[in-house]
Amino acid sequence: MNRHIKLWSFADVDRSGKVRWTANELGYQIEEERIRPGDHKTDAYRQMNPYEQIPTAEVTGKLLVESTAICVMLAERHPEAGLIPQDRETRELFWQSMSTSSSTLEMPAVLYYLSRAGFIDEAWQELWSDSLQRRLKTFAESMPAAGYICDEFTLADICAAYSLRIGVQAGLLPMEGRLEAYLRRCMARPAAQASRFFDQLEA
Ligand SMILES: N[C@@H](CCC(=O)N[C@@H](CS)C(=O)NCC(=O)O)C(=O)O
Repeated sequence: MNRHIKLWSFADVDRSGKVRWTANELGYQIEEERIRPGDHKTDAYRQMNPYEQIPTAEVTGKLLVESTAICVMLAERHPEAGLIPQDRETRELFWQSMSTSSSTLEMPAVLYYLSRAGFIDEAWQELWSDSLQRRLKTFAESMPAAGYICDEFTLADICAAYSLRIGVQAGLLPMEGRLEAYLRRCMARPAAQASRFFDQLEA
């Protein structure tokens, strides 16, 4: 199968990073289309992504939206890569982790981070700081002492690493101990490096 993906993104660090890393794990050739913030609200972009959000992807002529869903769709096309575990017990842990990182943590973490950096209203920080910090800490403490969330590396690690990285960058999580060791295992992966997923964390 021809492994080619076209990816519309603002930058390395936005949610396109999850798709870029997944595509690199699967050996895809990535054609990147960078757009300027604001251009995601044009008619031309809205025709591809009616939600006016980054990322959008095109794979085998099909337009895909929603970063986590795009990652799942890619992983499902290549079950032999094991990015989605097969056995039921491991899948339960996998989907719980995917849901925690992509639903419970990701949006508030991004809003908190953008608010702290002065891009959006500072009220977001106050609204989220207590519950978000506690939930991020709980999630970070559940990271494995060795290996990955489902023992073997899966998509759950890519989605977890996205919310955890933002938590560290936003000053909500200290980069130390078990969390640091886990993130460094993720950072050592060639596909993560090719995706520049952690570059800002190292800067
Ligand atoms: N749930 C969506 C969220 C996408 C999202 O919020 N993307 C941001 C960039 S990371 C964006 O497009 N922001 C501009 C806007 O919402 O106007 C996904 O995962 O794809």
